[in-house]
Amino acid sequence: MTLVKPHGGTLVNGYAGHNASELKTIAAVHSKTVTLTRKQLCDVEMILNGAFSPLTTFMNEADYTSVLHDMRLSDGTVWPMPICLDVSEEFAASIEMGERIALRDHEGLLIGLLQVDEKFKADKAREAELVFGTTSTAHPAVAAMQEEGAVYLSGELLGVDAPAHYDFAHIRRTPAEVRAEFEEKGWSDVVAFQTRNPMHRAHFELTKRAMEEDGLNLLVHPVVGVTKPGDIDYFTRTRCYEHVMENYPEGEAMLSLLPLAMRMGGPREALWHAIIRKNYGCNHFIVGRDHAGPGKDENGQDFYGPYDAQDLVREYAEEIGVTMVPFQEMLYVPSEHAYIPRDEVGERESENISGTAFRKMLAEGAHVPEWFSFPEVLKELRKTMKPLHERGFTVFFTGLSGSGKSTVANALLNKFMEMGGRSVTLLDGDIVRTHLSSELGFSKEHREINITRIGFVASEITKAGGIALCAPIAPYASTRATVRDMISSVGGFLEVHISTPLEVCEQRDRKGLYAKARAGIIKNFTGISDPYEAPKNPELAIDTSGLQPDEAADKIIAELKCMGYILGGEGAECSPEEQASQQA
Ligand code: PPS
Repeated sequence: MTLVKPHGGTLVNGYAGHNASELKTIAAVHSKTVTLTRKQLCDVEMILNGAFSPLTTFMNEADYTSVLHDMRLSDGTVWPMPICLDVSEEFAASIEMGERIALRDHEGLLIGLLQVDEKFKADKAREAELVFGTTSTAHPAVAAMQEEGAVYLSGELLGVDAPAHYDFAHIRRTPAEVRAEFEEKGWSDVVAFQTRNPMHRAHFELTKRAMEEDGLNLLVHPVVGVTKPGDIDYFTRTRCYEHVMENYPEGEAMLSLLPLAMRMGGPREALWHAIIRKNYGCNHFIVGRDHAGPGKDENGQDFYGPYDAQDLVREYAEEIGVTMVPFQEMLYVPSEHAYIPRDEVGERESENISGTAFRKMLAEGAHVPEWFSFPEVLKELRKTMKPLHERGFTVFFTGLSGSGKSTVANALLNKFMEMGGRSVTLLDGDIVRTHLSSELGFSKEHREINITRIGFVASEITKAGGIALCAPIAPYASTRATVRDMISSVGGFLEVHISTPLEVCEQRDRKGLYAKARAGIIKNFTGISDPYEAPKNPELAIDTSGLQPDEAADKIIAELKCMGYILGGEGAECSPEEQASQQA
C-alpha cells in the first residue's frame, strides 16, 4: 500500500542542496529585488515546497509555449497552467543574464533567489485565449493579467525562507508533511476535496459519500491563497471547516490548507488542481459542476460549460494517475430527512438554497433551516457576515463649494448620533485638509491624493462597522469610482450628489471664495476655473436650493433604510436597485 507518486516522479524540494544563510548575504549585498505580489508569493511557495512538482522554477519560454498550446511541459509532462514570474519591461531591461535577483515578500523577507537565464515577452492575448478561452476582462485572470508585468523571467530558483504564516499553523502542511501524515495513518487511497467556499451539509454529504462508495480517506483541502474577489475571507471559512471536520468518522478525514493562487480557469484549472493534489498524495479528486468557474462574461454567458472541467480531468485521469470523482449535486429530500444525489431523487420533493439566497438570508439576519448547514458553521458565518443593519457604511457627499455638503452631513451626523448603535465619523473637506492633507493644494493630482486618503480612512471606518460621512468636493469621477471600489468591498457605500446649481452656490458665497475666484485671486477654483464632473449614477442627488438640511438628511436616511443599512425600511417603497443592494 503506497501513496501515488508525485507528478513527474519526484517531489521537488526547493530548499535542499544549498546554504540559505549564504544566499541571504549574497542577496543583501548584490541583488536587485522583486517584491512579490500575493499571486507570485503563492506560486513561489508552491514551487519550492513541491506542490507544483515537477516544476522547480518559473517557466521558461519553451515550457510556457508548450503549456499554452498542448497543456504539457516541453518534456511532455501534462501541465495545464502557465506559472510565470512577471516583471516590468524596465526591470527586465536592467537585469543581466546570469544575475541573481532576490524574491522578497512585502515585508522584505527573502523567499528565494532566481538566477536569471531567460527573459521573454509575455503574449498576454494568446495566453488568455489559449488558457482561459477568452480575452474578456470580465474573466478575473484576464483582468489580473492586464495589471501584471510584460516580461517573464526564468532561471534556477533557490529557496531561502518559506513565506511566513502566523495563522492556523496546525493545519498548514507542505506536500511532504501531508504525505508523511497519510503514511503514518496508513492511508493510501485518498480523495481530495477542493473548495473556496464555506462547507455546508451538502458538501459534507457528498464528500462522505465519495469516501464510503470507494473506500477512500478524505483530504479537505481548501484554498487560502488567492481566490475570487468577493469570496468569504479564509479565516472565517477555516473556522467553519474545523467545525465540519468534527462530523466525519474519527481518523478518516483530514483538513489541510492550500496556499494556492487560483486563476478561476475552469477546466484547465481543475486539471491543475488534480495534479497539485496528486503531489500531496491524493489519487482521487472531486470535480464539481462549474469547477473553478469565473462567473459570467459581460453578456451574462458562462465562460465554460458546466461539465467541461469534469470532461477534461476525466480525459487525463489515467495519464496523471488521479481518478476523477464527479461532484454529485446533493439535494435535501425532506421526506427522507436526507441528502440524495439529484439523479436519484426521482419524483420526491427536494429542497436546496442557492448561494445568492443564502447570502441574502445572512444579510437579513434571517433563519437558515437546520438541514442546510451546521449550527456552528452558521454561527461563524453570522459573526463575519453581519446583517446589513449591523455593518458599517459610508455616505460620500460630492458637490461644488457652498452646495450644502457640510451642512447636510452635519445634520446627518446628529441624526445618527441620536439613533446610536454605531460610531460616526465626519470627514468634512475642511477638517480633512487641516488634519490629513494640510500639505496639499488644489491641482488635479493633489485633489486625487486628498480624495484617495479620505477613501482609505472611510474604508477602515466602514470595515470596523462604523459610519463614515465624507464631504469633499471630489470633482473627478475616476477618483470617486476608486473610492467606491475601496469601500464597497468592506461595507455599504452611498454616493450623494449635492447638486445645488453653481449660480445658487455663487450667490450664497458664504466664505467669499467665489468672489475671489472671479477676481482671479484664487486660481483653479472648482466650477469657475477648474472642472467638476457631476456623478452620472449617484445613489441620491439632492439640490439644497429649496430644501432644509433636515429634509435632505431625512432623504438620505430613507435611502439607507431601503438599502437595509438602517432598520425600519420594511414596507417602504424601494426601487429595484435598492432592493438589489439589500441582497449584497
Ligand atoms: S477636493 O477637490 O475635493 O480635494 O476639495 P476639498 O478638499 O473638498 O476642499 C474644498 C474646500 O477648500 C476650499 N478651497 C477650494 N475649493 C475648490 N477649489 C479651490 N481652488 C479651492 N481653494 C480653497 C473651499 O472652501 C472648499 O470648501 P467647501 O466646504 O467645499 O466650500
